[in-house]
Amino acid sequence: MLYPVMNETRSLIDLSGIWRVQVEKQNEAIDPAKPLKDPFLIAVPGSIDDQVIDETIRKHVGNFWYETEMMIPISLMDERKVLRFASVTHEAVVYINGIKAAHHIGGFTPFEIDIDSLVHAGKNDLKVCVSNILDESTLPCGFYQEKNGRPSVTPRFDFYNYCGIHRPVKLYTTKKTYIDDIVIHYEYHGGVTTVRPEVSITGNYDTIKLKIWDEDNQLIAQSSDVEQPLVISETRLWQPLDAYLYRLEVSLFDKELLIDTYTEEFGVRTIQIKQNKVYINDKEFYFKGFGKHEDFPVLGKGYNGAVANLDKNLMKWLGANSFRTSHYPYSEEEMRLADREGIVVIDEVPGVGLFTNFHVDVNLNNNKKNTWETLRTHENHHKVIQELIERDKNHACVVVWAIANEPASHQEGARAYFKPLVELAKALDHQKRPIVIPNIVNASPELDQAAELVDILCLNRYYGWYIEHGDLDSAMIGLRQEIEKWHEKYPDKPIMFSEFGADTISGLHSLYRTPYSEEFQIDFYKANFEVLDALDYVVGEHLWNFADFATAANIRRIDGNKKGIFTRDRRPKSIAFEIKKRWEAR
Ligand code: GCB
Repeated sequence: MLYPVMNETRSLIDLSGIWRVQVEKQNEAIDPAKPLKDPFLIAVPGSIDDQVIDETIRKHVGNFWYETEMMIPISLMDERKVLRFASVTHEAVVYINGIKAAHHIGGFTPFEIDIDSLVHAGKNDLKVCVSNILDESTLPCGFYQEKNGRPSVTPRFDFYNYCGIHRPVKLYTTKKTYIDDIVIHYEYHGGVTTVRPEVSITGNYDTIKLKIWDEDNQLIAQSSDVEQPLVISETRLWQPLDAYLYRLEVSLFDKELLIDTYTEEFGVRTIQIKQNKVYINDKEFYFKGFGKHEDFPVLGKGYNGAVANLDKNLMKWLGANSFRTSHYPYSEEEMRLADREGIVVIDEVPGVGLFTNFHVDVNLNNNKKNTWETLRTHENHHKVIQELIERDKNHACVVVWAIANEPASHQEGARAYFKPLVELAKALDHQKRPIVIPNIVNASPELDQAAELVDILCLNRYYGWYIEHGDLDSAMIGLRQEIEKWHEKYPDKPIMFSEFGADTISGLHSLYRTPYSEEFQIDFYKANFEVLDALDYVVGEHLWNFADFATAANIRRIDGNKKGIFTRDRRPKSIAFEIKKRWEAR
């Protein structure tokens, strides 16, 4: 799916701003054909949760109805008009002038609607019914129940279940003939890149022109035949932290008249895994970075360009070269920033909560049933993989796909569940990028059924925190023993620490370096680094987490998860300066 742009042939209208929202109460269905009766105001994009003061709104589980006027200029009436939602969390039903126009399940990927038959020039009523319900069929996966006569969702994951229209809503136009999608296939050998764009077009046209431009705006290859490859003879590669982006311009003509044009940026790079090492452009690559969240005060999970830009600058300041979009796809704008800056991304679907008898909230730990016999997520899992690859396939920054986080891969049925998903991702991705499933400690080398399917063994390990809490000496013995077992079992697979960290209260100091203090966080990482530095098959370290983040309240989460290297408002904890020293030297 193409990112919406304005250019010579396409118009773009941003519908961000203040929308009206109303909670749908039980037994009081809202009529999409009538104006909302009792709305409050919410900024789009943004989560609803932290924009309101009213606890009943924050605690509401079910539908929120959004409403706004969509103004259509007369000048656009002859164009094809498309309404595009970059993300609505978690489920959206869209109504235009009272008529149902779309239904989308999944809170982190875009969807779009051809709206020509539904709109007129001038004011049009746009309503979106947004649901925050999660259950055992959705991703992320939640535990749904009726509690005290009301619906209730307990997330099976460790981040706040923010809801709303989280990313921009845009209306764009094309002519009736238009470029629907572009897949940039390329092969790189000894400095020469052969580009074979696969262009999907709807409608009729006479000629097509394909051009490749470099960063100095020099035209370096062109063709009028989609079958004929374009050649970049002296390729400048996209390198980690030294990005170089070419632009592929595709234009359709009716005789001499330009009917549609679209320019897609792309970088040329190779990825390989050979004998437990990862290579980008034939150079060994070591992942230095973070598991992150889209999370910020007031915004919740709402997209904000300044926050995304600051995060990227903070990562660069520390010397990081990569991050994982834990635990869902991030905004398209963040992916574009990562392309531009050469930041390597492990791109993750919202495949989280796939372990029914484990949770950070002990109240949820009593379900003893086998996860794979309980969950009904398979269909949605297919869909999230498909939608993520459709959206992000051309990004140079995407080097690995993560198709789940910490599933119950030690329980019977895990292999049967994941094998077809791994095959699906490989089949859909034209670059055949490596696939990972970050592993939970319960899925030990003896029990795990998924490791065999993945290309890099990503381990989320909290030795010294959840295991041997505070006793770093014993913890590190256990960690080393476990890693060595993994290596013994899978000697050819690279191993990466995809999560490790300790909750740390910013400003809490301790002479005794006790857990939760800034000193303990430093000791914790030093101890872990010592173990992983001694193992040459370890290909990376992603600290958990880049910043403190909001979670549901429970006895282990006082005002959220505090494992950040930065506070939630992005102030450095003492560990930040240690990490900077380490990563700048590596
Ligand atoms: C994990 C999860 C992550 C949690 C983290 C923690 O293993 O993947 O979502 O936030 O542990 O802090 O407990």
